[in-house]
Amino acid sequence: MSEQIVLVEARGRVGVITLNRPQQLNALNDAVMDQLGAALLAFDADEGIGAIVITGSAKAFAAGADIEAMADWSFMDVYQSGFITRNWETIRRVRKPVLAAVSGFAMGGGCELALACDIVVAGESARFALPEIRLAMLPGAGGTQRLPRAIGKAKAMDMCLSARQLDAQEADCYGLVSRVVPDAELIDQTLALATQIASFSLPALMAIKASVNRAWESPLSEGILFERHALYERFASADAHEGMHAFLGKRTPSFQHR
Ligand code: CO8
Repeated sequence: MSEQIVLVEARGRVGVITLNRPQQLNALNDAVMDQLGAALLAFDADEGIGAIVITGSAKAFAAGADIEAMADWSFMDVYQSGFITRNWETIRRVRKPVLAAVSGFAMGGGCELALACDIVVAGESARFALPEIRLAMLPGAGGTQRLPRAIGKAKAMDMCLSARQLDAQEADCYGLVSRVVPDAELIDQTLALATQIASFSLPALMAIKASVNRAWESPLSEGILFERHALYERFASADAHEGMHAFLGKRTPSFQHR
C-alpha cells in the first residue's frame, strides 16, 4: 500500500491534518492540495469539530509548491486548469479556526499556506521565506498579498525580492506568527490552544473569524458595519445568553454551539 501523503485524525474537538511527504520536504503537489482541501472541508462540515490544526514534519512544514511537478508547465497548462485557484484556495472556504503548527522550513507555498491559516504557532526551528525569486517565479498563492498585510510592505518587499529567510523569533517580532514555542512542545501546545478554542461557542468563533478577516478585505467603515451586525447576531445565539448568564451565576458555561 502506498504511503498516505496527508494524514487526518480527530483529537477530541480538534481536527488534525498532517502533511506527510517527508522525502520531498512536504512539497505541495496537486495530490497533497486536493487531499488537504478535502480534509479541511470534511472537518469544517463535522459538528464534532471546533478547530483544525495543519502541521508537517520536524524538518519541514512545507518547502513550497512542488517544483518538479510544475517545471515544464506552459501558460496554457496553468491558465486552463486554474492553477492555485483549483485547489490551493479551499482553505478560504473554511469557517472554523485553522491553526498552523510550523517547524522547520515554511518556504514559498508552505509559507503561503501558513499565512492562509488563522493562527500560526511556530517551533523555534521554523524558517519562513518566499524564495520564488530564486526560480524567477512569483509568490503566487497569496504571498504578495497576505505577507504585506501581515508584516507591512517594507519587510514583505525584502522577503519577496531578496528571498530573505526569517527565523521563528524574527517572524514573531514582525507579526508573521502568533506565538513561538520550543520545538519539543509544538504539537502539544498547538493542540492545547486548539482544544481551548474549540471549547468556545462555535458560531461565535465563526463570527469572530469572519469579522477579523473583514478587517483585511474592506475599508474601516465597512468593517465596523460588518462587526456591528455580527455583534447584533450574537444576541440571537443561545450560547451567548448562556455565556453571559453563566458569568453572572459564577458557573462554567455549557455551550451547545447554537
Ligand atoms: N519542490 C519539489 N521538491 C522539493 C522542494 C520543492 N519545493 N523542496 C525540496 N524538495 C526536495 C528536494 O529536491 C530534495 O529531493 P531529492 O532528495 O530527491 O534530491 C528533497 O526535497 C530534500 O531537499 P534538499 O536536499 O534540498 O534539502 P536541504 O535541507 O538541503 O534544503 C531547502 C532544504 C532549503 C528547503 C531546499 O530544499 C529548498 O530550497 N527547496 C525549495 C524551496 C523553494 O524554492 N520553495 C518555493 C517553491 S515555488 C512556490 O512555492 C510557489 C508557490 C506559489 C504558487 C506557485 C508559483 C510558483
